[in-house]
Amino acid sequence: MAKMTTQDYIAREDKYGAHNYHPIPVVLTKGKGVYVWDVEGKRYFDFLSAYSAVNQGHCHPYIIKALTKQAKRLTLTSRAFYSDALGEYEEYITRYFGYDKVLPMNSGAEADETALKLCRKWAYKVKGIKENEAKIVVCENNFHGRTITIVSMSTDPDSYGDYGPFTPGFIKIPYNDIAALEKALEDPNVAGFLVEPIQGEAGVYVPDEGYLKKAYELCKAKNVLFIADEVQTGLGRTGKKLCCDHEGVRPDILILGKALSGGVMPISAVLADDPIMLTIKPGEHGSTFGGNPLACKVAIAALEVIEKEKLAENAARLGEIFRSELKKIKSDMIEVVRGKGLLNAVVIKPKNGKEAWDVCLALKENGLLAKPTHQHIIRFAPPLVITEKQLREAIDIIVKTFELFK
Ligand code: IF1
Repeated sequence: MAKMTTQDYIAREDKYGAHNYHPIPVVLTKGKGVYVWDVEGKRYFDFLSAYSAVNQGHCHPYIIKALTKQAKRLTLTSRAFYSDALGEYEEYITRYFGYDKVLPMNSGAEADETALKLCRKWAYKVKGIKENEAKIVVCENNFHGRTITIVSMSTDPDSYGDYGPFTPGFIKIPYNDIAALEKALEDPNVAGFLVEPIQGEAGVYVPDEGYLKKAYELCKAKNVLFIADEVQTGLGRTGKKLCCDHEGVRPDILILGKALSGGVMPISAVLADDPIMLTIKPGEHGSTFGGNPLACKVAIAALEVIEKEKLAENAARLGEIFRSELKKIKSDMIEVVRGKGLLNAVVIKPKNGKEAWDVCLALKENGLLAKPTHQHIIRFAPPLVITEKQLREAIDIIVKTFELFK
C-alpha cells in the first residue's frame, strides 16, 4: 500500500472523527524534548506544548521509564482497594506543595469540578451557608474545562452555546478587577472565588501586580475560599513552581493537571488542608481511574523532573529573553507581546486580510508549531526544557516569519 500522506491522515480523521477541533494542518508522529516530527519526516519546534501539558518535553526518558516500569506491574486497582503506590504519591505531592491532603482525579475539568464540589460541601458543612444557596465567584473570559457545570461559568458563547440549561450558583465578575470582587463578596452566600492566576485561553492575560494577593486578602476577610486553577499556569510554566508563588499567595484549594503527568496520560489533582478536604466523606466523590498506581508513579516522576531540572528557573530566565526579543520585532501585525515565564502570547493585528492563522501556517512552514486562540492571539509556550540556544533558533524563525508579512 502506498505511504499515507499528510492529506490522507487528515481526510481519515475528518471522515471518522467528530469535528470538535480545527487543527493546524500538520500530522505529528514523534516527539522528543522540544521537537515533534510530522509524517513527512519534517521536524518542528513545539511552541504549544499540548497547552502546557508537556512542560518536561515530549517523552521525557525519566517519566517514560516510570511509566513502563509500573505498566508491567499494576496499572489500576480502583479505589475499592488500597494500593502501595497511592499513599507514596499522596505523601510526595502534599509535601511538594505544602498541603494536608490531595484528591486525585484525571482531567483538568474533573479537578475543577472536584474543587467546586469541595467548595460547596465546605460552604454547607463548615461556613454554614443554607443548603443549595452557596455561590462561587468566577471571572469573565475564564477557561476551566468543558463540562456543563464548567461552561455554566463561561462567558464564551463557543464554550456554552446550545449546552443549556446551565448550573446555577455562579457570579461572574471582570478579571483583574478588585472593586468588582469586593462588591461580589458582600453576598454572604459566597463560598469561593475560582480564578486562573493568568488567564490562558483568554489570551495570556497577566493581571496587575498585586491582584492575586489583594483578591486573596479580600476572600480571607470574608471567609471565602480562594481557589486557584493552576492547570495551565502551574508546574513551572510561569517561572515559579506555581503562578500564585509570584505573589506569595497560598490558595485554599489548588487545582493541577496537564504537566502533572508530563503529557503521558491524564492526571489531575486537587490539594487542600483538612478542614476543607475532610468535608467529603467516603462514597461522596471519586472516579474509576483517580489515583491509579500508574498515574501515581508517573506523577511522582513528572514532579521530580520539574525540581531536578530546575524547569521553573529556566522558564523565568528564558521567558525574559523571549519577550524582549519579540518586542524588538518591527511588524505592524504585532499589537502587543505579553506573558510570564514561558507562557507568552502575541496579539496580532490583521493586515491585508492576513491574520493570526496565516502567521501560524507560515510558522509551520518555517519549522515552528503554534496555534491562535480567539482568532487574533498566538500563544507561544514551548516545553520548559528548552535551552537558550534552541530558544534563540526559535526566535529567529518567528522573526523571519513576520518578515514575510511586511
Ligand atoms: C480544549 C483552552 C488552554 C485549562 C485550565 C482547566 C482546563 C484547562 C486553566 C481543563 C484546559 C485546554 C483544553 C483544550 C485546550 C486547552 C486550552 F484553549 F481550551 F483553554 F490550555 F487554554 N483549567 N485547557 O486551560 O483541563 O479537562 O482539558 O484536562 O478543550 O480545547 P482538561
